[in-house]
Amino acid sequence: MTTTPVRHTVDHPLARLTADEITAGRTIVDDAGLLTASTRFVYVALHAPDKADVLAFTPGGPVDRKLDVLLLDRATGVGTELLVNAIDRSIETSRSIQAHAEGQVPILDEEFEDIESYLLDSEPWLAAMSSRDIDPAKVRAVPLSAGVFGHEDEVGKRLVRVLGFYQDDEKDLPWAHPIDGVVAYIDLTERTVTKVVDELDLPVPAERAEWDAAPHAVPARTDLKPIEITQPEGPTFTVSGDEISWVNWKFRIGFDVREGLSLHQISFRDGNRDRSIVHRASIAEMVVPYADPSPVRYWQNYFDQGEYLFGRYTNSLELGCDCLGEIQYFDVTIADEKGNPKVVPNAICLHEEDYGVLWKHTDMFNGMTETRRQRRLVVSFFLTIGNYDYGFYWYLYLDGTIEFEAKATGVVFTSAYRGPDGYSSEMAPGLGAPFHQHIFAARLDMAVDGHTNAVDEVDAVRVPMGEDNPWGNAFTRSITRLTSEQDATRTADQSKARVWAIVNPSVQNRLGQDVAYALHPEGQPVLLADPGSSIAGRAAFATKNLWVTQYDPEQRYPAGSFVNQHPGGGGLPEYIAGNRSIDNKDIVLWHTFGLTHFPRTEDWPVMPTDYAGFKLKPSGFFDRNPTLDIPASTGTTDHCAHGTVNQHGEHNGNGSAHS
Ligand SMILES: [Cu+2]
Repeated sequence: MTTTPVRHTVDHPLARLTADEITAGRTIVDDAGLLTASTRFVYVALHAPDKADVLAFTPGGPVDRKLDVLLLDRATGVGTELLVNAIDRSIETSRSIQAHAEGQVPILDEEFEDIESYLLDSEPWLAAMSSRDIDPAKVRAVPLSAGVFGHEDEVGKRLVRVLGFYQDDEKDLPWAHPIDGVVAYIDLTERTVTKVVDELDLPVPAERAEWDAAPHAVPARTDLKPIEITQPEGPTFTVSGDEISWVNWKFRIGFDVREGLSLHQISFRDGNRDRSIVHRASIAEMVVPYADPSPVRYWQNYFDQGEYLFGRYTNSLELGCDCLGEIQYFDVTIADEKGNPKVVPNAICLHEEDYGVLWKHTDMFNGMTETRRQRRLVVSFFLTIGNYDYGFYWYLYLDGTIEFEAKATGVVFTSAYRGPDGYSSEMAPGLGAPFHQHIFAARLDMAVDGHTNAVDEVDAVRVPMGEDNPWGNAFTRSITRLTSEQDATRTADQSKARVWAIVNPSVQNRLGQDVAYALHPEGQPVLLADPGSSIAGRAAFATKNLWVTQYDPEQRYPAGSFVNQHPGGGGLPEYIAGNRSIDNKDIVLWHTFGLTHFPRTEDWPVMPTDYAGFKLKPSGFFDRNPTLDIPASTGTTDHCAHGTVNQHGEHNGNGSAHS
């Protein structure tokens, strides 16, 4: 079942942009004389309101509305950055982006669409296809961000690099047939192929990859019985505009094409207080670096946010497929490349899930026996970018845990298979899937019981045998305050059960301990590329699991504002250059996590979902287990009853006590 869509209005400084506001933004830009026939809107988003204004806002109060806008003049390749005031209908700031130093604005869909025609106009490309006996009309172009590798002839040019995939007929999946050994470089402004690197003659794998056709297809099994999730009294959450309340939780959702979904002002009701935990949480960058060093593929690294604005590719979700149960969908409204509003229906999914046992005990002495069930609120969206599909899932649990989980599925990127000494797995005869990583960076503007916080690194440590530890059994934990930005570039260490506790030194629990939430990393590898590589400079954020900065509203993106063809060093390395104090300040945590993917045969022809994420768990934040008020589940049998057991384990419980 699904409830009616929520109509969202501008009732809060953080309310998501409406279609009317996007239209107004376009009109303001047009009236200012900034639109020509070749101007395209790369990015239109709500300009983050001042934090002080957000915190001071009271319902019904005035809201300031500004739009961040990026334009690209396709005729010249010049990008323009604008701040548009939607209330007084003015352009507050406007400047041209210096692409050679700052990087290029992200790549448009429109720029991708014309690529195949450029290939068909390129003699060297046609020659490369001819030498392989490939009909060039059957080659699908996969244009990919170019990166920066110090090639003199590329400085200041707006480029992509293109790999070709053969598609025999409309149903054929081109990913099965990489035309490896050759790559075309494209100048998007000149609209031409500038270079073809044709280095290796590698056979094009022949076996097809549609999962519903030979040789992969199998009959659908008929023995799976339905699982139906019903909530006869409806969901527990309530939605008002972009604000969501569920049990003790309250937060707002935001969405833009760069970061996708964001969560704002996350708080947990404790007694009669709404206690703040996170001011703003988002996934602020991701990068997919590939390990293939060959002359035609060494450059493959995609920043799906900063280079591609992946939120444009958000899926419309289908009930019963993507989310199960009592669902609240939210449409999202984005701007198309002409600056007009475009609605993605059912883009964000909100629902509750049962999550097994929350806590349980059967006492051997007093006979108490209890089981209480955990549940979580899920807010999520999915997008498709090229061969991959990514899900972004935020979970809030009854016990105060916040979890983020990225889901990666779809089709792995392919190459020719070059043998066991290469940098790929063999997926099908002659077909390789290069090793790669999917690395994400969360930006967590923390607000643990207020806006001045500090970070402690907490490690498990072994205590040497000695006078105070004569039997050698002792172990303890070491707690190290990370006091400045450059002290706080840290790597996870699962061998030490390392966590980072975000502490409020001004607020104590009933035992006098500073209240805290702890970031629990998964501890998977950081960027595996050599520290001297181009990607290590451009994705410096990915070389550490933790960065902490003093809050600055201009510091939003781990790899910098303009990532496409940025030469490197942007984002976090710049943000921490001043080495500000982070001890008892308004701080932002940046957490890098992800997957290191050595593709398996089981990932072909379509990959079962893989996962990466992190948790934020209360650690001394509550005075005791905050879920003692969760009632025993309503059950129709004694299974879910609570009460006591006698010493023979027989149930004496009071079945009427559950409600
Ligand atoms: Cu992968």
